[in-house]
Amino acid sequence: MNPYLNDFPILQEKENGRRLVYLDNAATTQKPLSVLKAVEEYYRTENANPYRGLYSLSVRATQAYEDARHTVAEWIGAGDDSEIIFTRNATESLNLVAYSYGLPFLREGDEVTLSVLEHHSNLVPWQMVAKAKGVKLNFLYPDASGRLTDEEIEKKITPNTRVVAVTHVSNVLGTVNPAAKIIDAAHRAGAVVVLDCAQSIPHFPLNVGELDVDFAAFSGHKMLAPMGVGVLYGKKALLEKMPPFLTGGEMIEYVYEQDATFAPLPQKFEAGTPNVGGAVGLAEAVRYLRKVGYDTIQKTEAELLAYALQGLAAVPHVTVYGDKTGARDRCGVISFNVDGVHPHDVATILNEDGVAIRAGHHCAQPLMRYLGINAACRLSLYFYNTKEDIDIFLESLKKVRGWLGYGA
Ligand code: C6P
Repeated sequence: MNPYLNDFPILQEKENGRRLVYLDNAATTQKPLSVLKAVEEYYRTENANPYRGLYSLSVRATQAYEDARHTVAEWIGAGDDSEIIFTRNATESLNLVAYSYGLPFLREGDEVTLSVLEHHSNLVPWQMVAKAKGVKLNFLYPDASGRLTDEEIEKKITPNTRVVAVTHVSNVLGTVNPAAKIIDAAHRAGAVVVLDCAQSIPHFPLNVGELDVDFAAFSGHKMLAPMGVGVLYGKKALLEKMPPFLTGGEMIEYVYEQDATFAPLPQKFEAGTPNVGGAVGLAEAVRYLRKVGYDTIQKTEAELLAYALQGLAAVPHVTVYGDKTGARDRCGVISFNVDGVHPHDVATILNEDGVAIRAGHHCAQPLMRYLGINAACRLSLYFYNTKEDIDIFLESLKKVRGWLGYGA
């Protein structure tokens, strides 16, 4: 019995009369009771618009929001709370960097190095910057096991590279990119690094200070927190020289008819009423993850990943993409296809058995093209999954081709 299962009310629910087998954790994770309670408690006892009110309730809401910021700052090793910008999600965090760093500071002829593994959220904003500023986009391509080699990194980060924006973990292949090597190569070239941590921070620790990364982005909802709150970490010296991204209330100092001055960090980047309840939930999620511990998370996921890869290898007509060994630099994400069956049909048939997986291009169309496919099925694990979940998934998968009239 997985000791964490009972902490997640939704995992006690039934789907199509079956126990819910939730294997779409890379899309979003489920929420433990402690997070649900923290959000409810905030709305029951502390809800008010922060910063604006002089009454006690508003002061308490401000305190709750700033406490959450401090919890996140400490957790990822930021030097100062003001280096933590709350956003809606990783997508908004990545857009913030592209529009407030890329647009003002990049010049024609500069280069931005990305990888072909990028989620569209860390690609399309840079395409917009490239078009507006005449910047060239370079791409790192993985080898057959989904890994970025040292040679590729050295070749694609050039003296003209001003920004390197890469994902820490691929949301399709699960491979962990060598962040330290990429950061070292980028800094030698005089470039800043944007690390998309949306798929890494739920599974292993991030220490922005030790890594010396310039920007890091992630979403709360992929690490047990509610949807609608995300984080951008940025080095203070960089954030201070960047113009605001969104403008309006909360982010100003003085406003005149023709001009405005801006609030200090982090408010300069947090226009409008913030998601205090979301931030409170995120801080509680951090406390929950701390209690479980990344060692437990990684050990559980590594066992489940090996078990799932082994099981999939024994199912006829299944192709798994990227690494098939469950190596250490690998998270619990497996993309695969079933011969002759569209991924949407696979996911729909599995749903009949209460199994939730994702099917499609996973917001990574360039990677799909690089792999020579249009779409794939994807299962993604978290520490509350069990071997029984994988057994149910495999049994269901074995039925798929039969359902569609194929023989063995
Ligand atoms: N990937 C998936 O199923 P948002 O939507 O802003 O919370 O996260 C965007 C994002 C950014 N980077 C990576 C590496 C991601 O995987 C994601 C979200 C989900 O794979 C939804 S498409």
